[in-house]
Amino acid sequence: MSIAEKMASYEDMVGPGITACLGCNVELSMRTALQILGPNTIVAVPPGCMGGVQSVGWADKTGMKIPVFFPLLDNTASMLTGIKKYYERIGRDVNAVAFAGDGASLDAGFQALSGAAERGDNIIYICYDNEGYMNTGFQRSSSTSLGSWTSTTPVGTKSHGKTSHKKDMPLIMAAHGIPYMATASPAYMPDLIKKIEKAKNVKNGLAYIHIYNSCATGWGYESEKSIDIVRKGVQSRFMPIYEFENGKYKLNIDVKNPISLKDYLYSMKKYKHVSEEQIAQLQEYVDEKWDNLKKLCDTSE
Ligand SMILES: Cc1ncc(C[n+]2csc(CCOP(=O)(O)OP(=O)(O)O)c2C)c(N)n1
Ligand code: SF4
Repeated sequence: MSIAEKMASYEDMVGPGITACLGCNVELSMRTALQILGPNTIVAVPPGCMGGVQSVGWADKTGMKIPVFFPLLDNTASMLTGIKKYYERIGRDVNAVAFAGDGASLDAGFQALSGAAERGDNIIYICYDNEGYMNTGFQRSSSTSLGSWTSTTPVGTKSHGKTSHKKDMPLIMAAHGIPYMATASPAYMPDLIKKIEKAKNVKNGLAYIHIYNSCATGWGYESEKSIDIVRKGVQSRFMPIYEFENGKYKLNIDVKNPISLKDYLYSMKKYKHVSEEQIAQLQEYVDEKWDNLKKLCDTSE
């Protein structure tokens, strides 16, 4: 069965009238993940673009065909844990799932997420990483990468974008020793789908999926290039696709001959200004992360 046929056989859990920007691949990732997770799912969508596009509802209309709730920016995981525990108590096995941005996961909601991971709460936490607080005006987050333009890391004579590197959230989550952690990309849908299926089957703790998503509006590129951009991200080794399962690391997309990082960076406005020096710093960061990941995967074999 082709991926298209497989997906067509699952019901879309997101209601009509969602107002994401044209070509938003975060919305695509959310729809796909919820299609795989199915009707026996309760979803938490904190403030951010996906809440903002009304997946959480509008006026008296719900935005999804499954129960959805709207936690605060900083308590998604703990609120979801409470909901999961309630269902466990009444004897119902439901998928308790968060679909949250990098701001809600790496920054404001990190404490709640780390706590749920450490306690072994049986929830699925999906972070969509569009490298910033996009819904409130494209501010930087700890997931924004070095050199990026954002509205709080401007570009001009005195400032040249963000001055620090991106926080390595997938590795941080794996370091919690959770049963399942994976990175994914909408440019590699069969891989993303397989990972959501795996997360659905985890019953002994927290499953964390980190989806690298781009943002046409905030990153500055034509909306039809959304998938090309994230594919370039993977193919330049900027967005490594791997998983951590039962204590072992596995590289799922081995990029043997990476495309030029400069090509990836210059394909959007947020990096158009970066200097050769910043590109070299980014290249060093990417190479170091990749080598480290390869070592983790090799020693896991
Ligand atoms: C404690 C708190 N601070 C600030 C806000 C305002 N706020 C709403 S959405 C948002 C951005 C969330 O960013 P992210 O989680 O990365 O999602 P994205 O907007 O990129 O989809 C912010 C700062 C808030 N809701 N709560
Ligand atoms: S601002 Fe970016 S992440 Fe938000 S809906 Fe638009 S394209 Fe999607």
